[in-house]
Amino acid sequence: MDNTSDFKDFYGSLQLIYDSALINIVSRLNIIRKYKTANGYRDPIENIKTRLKSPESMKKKLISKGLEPVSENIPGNINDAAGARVICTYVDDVYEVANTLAAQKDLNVITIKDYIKTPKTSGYRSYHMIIEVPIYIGEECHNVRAELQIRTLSMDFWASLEHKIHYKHDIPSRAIIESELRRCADEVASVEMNFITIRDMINAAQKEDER
Ligand code: 0O2
Repeated sequence: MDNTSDFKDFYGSLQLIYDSALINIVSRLNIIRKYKTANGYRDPIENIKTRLKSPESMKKKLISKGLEPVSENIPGNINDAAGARVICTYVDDVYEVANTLAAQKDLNVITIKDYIKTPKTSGYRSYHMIIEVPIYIGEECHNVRAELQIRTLSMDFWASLEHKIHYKHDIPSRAIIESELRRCADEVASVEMNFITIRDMINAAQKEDER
């Protein structure tokens, strides 16, 4: 397990830069939420979690890319040292949040992987963005990259469950578990579309009542 001093020892001055990038990104997301609720709309975000990739996991990633496992090799080679997971209520909220962020002029979208439109073979669904934000530390401006994973509550629940089998080796029932997870992923996707239909029906009924 990594502790605070392991992070400091490994990341050095990069820790402040990545932590600041995450503060910046969370602030942008919170402004989106405030703007929505201030205008009488529903908050599309349930919660936001951030993390700096653990030194252990970062070292493995650097080695897998043929790089020496030192923090100097992170900028320019690894985009997910800083990561934020944004949990939305409905699938269409995921796209609304992603598009609102992408429209911000001082935020650069580097890549998008839409695993909602095209799920992974495991059944994994989520919307991934690598973004770059300008961060001033003292007088110096750093363009810092971070990974955003935007997904619904149900997608997040599925991913947490599926993540548990990544670290388990020699499970005799692996094939059955994987196939059950794929089936659940399909069912969740279908139920989530029904949620949107029901939500829209409720909204329409409410509007009718208010007339
Ligand atoms: P951790 O510990 O969660 O950070 P890249 O990062 O670009 O080198 P890749 O696989 O091309 O690698 O990136 P991608 O597809 O955007 O996925 C990155 C992250 O998405 C993973 O981070 C996981 O958090 C999550 N993810 C991707 N596929 C799956 C999946 O099948 N199941 C689950 N539960 N999560 C997934 P890390 O770095 O692997 O791990």
